[in-house]
Amino acid sequence: MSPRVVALVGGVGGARLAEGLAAVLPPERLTLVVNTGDDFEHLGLYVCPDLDTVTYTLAGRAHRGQGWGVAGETFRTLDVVRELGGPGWFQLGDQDLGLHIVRTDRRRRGDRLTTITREVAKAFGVEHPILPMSDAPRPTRLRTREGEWLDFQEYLVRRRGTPRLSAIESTGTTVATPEVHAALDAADVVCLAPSNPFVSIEPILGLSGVRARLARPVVVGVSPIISGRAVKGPLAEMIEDLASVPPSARAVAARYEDVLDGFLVAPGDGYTSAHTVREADVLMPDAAARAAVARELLALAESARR
Ligand code: FO1
Repeated sequence: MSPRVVALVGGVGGARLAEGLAAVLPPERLTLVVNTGDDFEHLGLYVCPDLDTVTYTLAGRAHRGQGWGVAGETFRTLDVVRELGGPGWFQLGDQDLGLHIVRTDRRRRGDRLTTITREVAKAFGVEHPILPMSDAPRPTRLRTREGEWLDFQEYLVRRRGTPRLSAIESTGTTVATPEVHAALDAADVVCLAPSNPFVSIEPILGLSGVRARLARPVVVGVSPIISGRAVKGPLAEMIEDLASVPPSARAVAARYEDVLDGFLVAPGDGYTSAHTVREADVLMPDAAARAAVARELLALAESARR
């Protein structure tokens, strides 16, 4: 019998691991808990990039090369927004907009993000449960070295992740949903995706009751750093700026040291530690590689079981 697994996910690395785990575990054995720290309002619409990336990926609709958005997307609405002098820096595609419109409307009517996410996934044919970490917003903000506070998408997309940073904080709710608590209470294994620890995983771990619930299950993670470089995004610079250490798999594991039982790292990235470290190809460019990493991670959880 396979274990009951909860994966904490965010960003492109999170969606890749989610796809791998969903390929090797049935829906009743896997729950995906997704970061909502990237969510924001844009053009009056409520956009949830990490939830949508996971949903599109499991639905087979994701733009694979890009890592976010929908395959075969068009941007005719965005063209008009730009023509009218509106904010065109965040690329909302025509199909993607349909989801944001429905979600925004339903939230205004009082529906929970958990309910909306479940029904969107069902409509798109996704069977594995996808849970937002929170129903209420928990936006991440970052302070530049010049002392300016930026909203997350402003930093990552508009400023292309280039400002060097001096601080990060999560604002808004601290409440995880009852569904997240219940999934963690039932879990045998909790997987930390190869996501950015600062902006994807730690916002989840920081919600009330989450870290405490990781004391019982086996907790294993995958490194988002390979040979000192981030697989995607400005993570290497964030480790330097916010943790004041050189970027490495070990530097990421150090963020989770209080909960971690095992960490999967790229060949040559191994290190000596109290938790079990295993080397494997963790890049996950395609479906076969994603399933292979999921299998490695579950085997690591089995061997790291206390
Ligand atoms: N990332 C970009 O770099 N540029 C974009 O224009 C952009 C648009 C976008 C639209 C919808 C969506 O769900 C995600 C989008 N992303 C875009 C990705 C996203 O902002 C980040 O990758 C995640 O927040 C990181 O976890």
